[in-house]
Amino acid sequence: LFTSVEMAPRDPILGLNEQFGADTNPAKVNLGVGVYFDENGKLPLLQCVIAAERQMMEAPKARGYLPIEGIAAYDKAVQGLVFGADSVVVQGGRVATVQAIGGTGGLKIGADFLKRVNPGATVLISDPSWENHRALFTNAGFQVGSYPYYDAAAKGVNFDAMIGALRSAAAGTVVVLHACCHNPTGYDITPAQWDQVVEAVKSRELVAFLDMAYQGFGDGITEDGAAVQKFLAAGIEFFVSTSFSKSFSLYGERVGALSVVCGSKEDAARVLSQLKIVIRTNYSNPPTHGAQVVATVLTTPELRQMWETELAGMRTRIRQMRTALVERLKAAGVSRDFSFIAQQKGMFSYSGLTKDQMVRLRDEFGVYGVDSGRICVAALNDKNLGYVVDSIAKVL
Ligand code: PLP
Ligand code: TYF
Repeated sequence: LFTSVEMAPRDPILGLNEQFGADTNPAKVNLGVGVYFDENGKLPLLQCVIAAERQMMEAPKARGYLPIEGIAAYDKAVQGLVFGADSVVVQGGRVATVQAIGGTGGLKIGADFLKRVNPGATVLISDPSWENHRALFTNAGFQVGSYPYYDAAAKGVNFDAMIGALRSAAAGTVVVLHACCHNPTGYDITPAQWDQVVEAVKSRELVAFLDMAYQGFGDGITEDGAAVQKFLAAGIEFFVSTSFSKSFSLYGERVGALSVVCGSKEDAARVLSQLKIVIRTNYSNPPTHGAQVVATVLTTPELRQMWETELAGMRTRIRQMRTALVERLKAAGVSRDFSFIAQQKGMFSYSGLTKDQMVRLRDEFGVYGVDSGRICVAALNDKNLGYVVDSIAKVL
């Protein structure tokens, strides 16, 4: 049965992680995988999470099956965070939200549901995009194409090409958009450009699928959610996947959600019933712990405040590392202008380094980034920055 099974390629990023683990260089630095590390290079366990878990332990609960759509208070809290508790769509019961197994789970539930309602649609992802977008929508049965995004020469987004592609897409085309903190480039589009994207989606009758994996890592929780508000204001139906992996540093708990904004309360009820079928036939119902932690934090005012402060701390530290990287490269005598790194948003930076340079960084210095030139600036700290800067200076 299995003799003809082919060896599947490793996930390029997670594979790099394994390679990093096996590297014996004591100076090694992992700028590969998208994980936030604190100033000591440690994966943080947020105080708000510890406090919520303590609170949960004080009144321990038996672990029955959750409803298929997850913890009700969690789904409600997600809606509040993503759309605003007072928003017309939430108040009107027009959003179908389900708890999901990470942001990936939210994308997958959405993809499977879309395949039922619009089986012939093409899916467009940004070029480049998170590695998993293409595979995930392909596995859901879609033809996956891309829209232009990154402009290496301009060190930014080729917005004219992007909007051109959206304007010429067929009605019904699913457009996957990074709501903020674009992975892998770090380049987001401007508010005015979002207006044009929303207009194109609406007028061409496209289906927007916003992937929100880094809310709070760019400019702030509200600021990073601005694109969602623009879609709401346009009065159209759209999808949002949410991940709390980064914003709560709860990677392994797999906490995420999918929200589908519908035209009416009745539509939302029917959509929810279909999302539940997708979930039931995949994994029956979601796990309890992580979502309960997030729901507790989001709905307990003191914990919520604690989370917002801690999230702001992560965001601020990333920005400081961006600025410090630019300054230190300059101070190290690197003539190339890297100031764009300080303008990028979120955890990642397309550094502009070539594949050869990335391979040299890895092989000669133990500095691990992705071959595309992507580095995770959220893994830099005062202790490893000097070494990373020297290594980059040497490969340049
Ligand atoms: N979408 C993007 C753009 C991501 O970078 C990630 C990162 O992991 C995900 C989705 C998946 O998030 P999760 O780990 O919560 O499944
Ligand atoms: O892009 C990243 O590094 C993160 C983590 O299959 C990740 O989003 C990478 C690959 C993958 C799952 C998560």
